[in-house]
Amino acid sequence: MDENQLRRLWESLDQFAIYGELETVEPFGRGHINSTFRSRWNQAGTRVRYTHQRINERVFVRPDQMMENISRLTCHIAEKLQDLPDRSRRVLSVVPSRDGKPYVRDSEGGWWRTYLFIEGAHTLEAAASLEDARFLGASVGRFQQQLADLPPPRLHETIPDFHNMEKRYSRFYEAVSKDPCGRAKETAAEIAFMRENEERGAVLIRALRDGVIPERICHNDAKMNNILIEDNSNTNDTVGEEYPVSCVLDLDTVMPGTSLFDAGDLIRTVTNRAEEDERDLSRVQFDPGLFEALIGGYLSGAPLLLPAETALIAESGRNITQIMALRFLTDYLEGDHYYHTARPGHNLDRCRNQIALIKSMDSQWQAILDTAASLVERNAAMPAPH
Ligand code: ADP
Ligand code: GN1
Ligand code: MG
Repeated sequence: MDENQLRRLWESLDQFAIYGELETVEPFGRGHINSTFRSRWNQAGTRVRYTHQRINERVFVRPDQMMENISRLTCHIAEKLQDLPDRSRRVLSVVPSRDGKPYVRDSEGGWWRTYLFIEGAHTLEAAASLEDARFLGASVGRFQQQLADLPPPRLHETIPDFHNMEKRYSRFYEAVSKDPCGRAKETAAEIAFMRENEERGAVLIRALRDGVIPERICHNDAKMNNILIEDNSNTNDTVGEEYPVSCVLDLDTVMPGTSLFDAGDLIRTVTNRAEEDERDLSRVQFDPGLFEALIGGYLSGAPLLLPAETALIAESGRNITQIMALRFLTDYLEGDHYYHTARPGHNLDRCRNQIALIKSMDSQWQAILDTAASLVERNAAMPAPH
């Protein structure tokens, strides 16, 4: 698979507006959807690297619209950062094709895009400290704030109904009843958990649809490892002009949604020190200290949220964890066609992990609500940098 993709990338690279001599290309990254590669070029003696991604067309059926979104939003953020000399480290830079498009097509019709590689930065798979958690929250909050005034037109919905729990449930029930791989029996406990939580899971999507919470541009995949952090940054200082450098990656699903989709994905990934596919479920624990730091950071960077939104912050973490558990289970039942998997049962492991996280949240639910409420109160009392 990778060999074939690599060959197609090699053959297409000269279509990108990149100057210099190509030295190396290698597979890179560990996302669940696209395939990522990194190349190194010699530009008159200076080594420069780029990332290249093959867009997964089964998931993103209109890559042209997706890249139009990404070009618009990265330019918008870059304009806001124009006085900062290191702005190309704080927002992704799309490298166009030689004919000015934000993508190229390979010999078999595949879609590829290129970004400048941001050197000297890393992503986290598990939050190590309270400072990390606060910093990650502030980075995503700021990202929402930077996009709050993106001029019209409305961004394309790159995946319609992406976080629509009701539609996700319809597909899940179809998978359960068709059971094409005969996996429903062994997942009876997980299926039962999903059934029990169906009603509560619809809370966010109903609030959005009914206009109880506003539509906002959000990332929609704001998990921890989509935030690049400068290696030597001091994550203690999260506000003000000189905030440490971070860059929000994986912009494919940036589109209209609710701020709570991102708050929820942050809570899902940052408050739990175990990775998403950890099989030792005793390690999957909601950490209230990380939650407090994360949401404190998020609120300090985010646009001013309405009371109806802040009232649902705690719920958003449970909700996005639930939708991931549901999606992993559905993919397992359907035969593992959507997410990249590295071992048999990988999607089921991920589903069980997410359910364990929900149970851990539930065991501390009142404390989570109290913490969220006091953070919201504290943030409202602060002279905001909004
Ligand atoms: P996926 O859709 O596969 O998750 P991402 O866009 O998140 O792809 O990229 C995968 C990984 O590659 C990231 O977690 C990050 O470590 C690295 N990465 C991606 N783009 C860049 C970049 N422009 N500069 C540096 N590292 C990058
Ligand atoms: C996928 O591409 P990646 O790995 O960042 C998925 C997200 C899930 C995530 C779970 C387009 O994100 O929705 O939250 O896996 N992206 C898409 O880790 O489905
Ligand atoms: Mg990613």
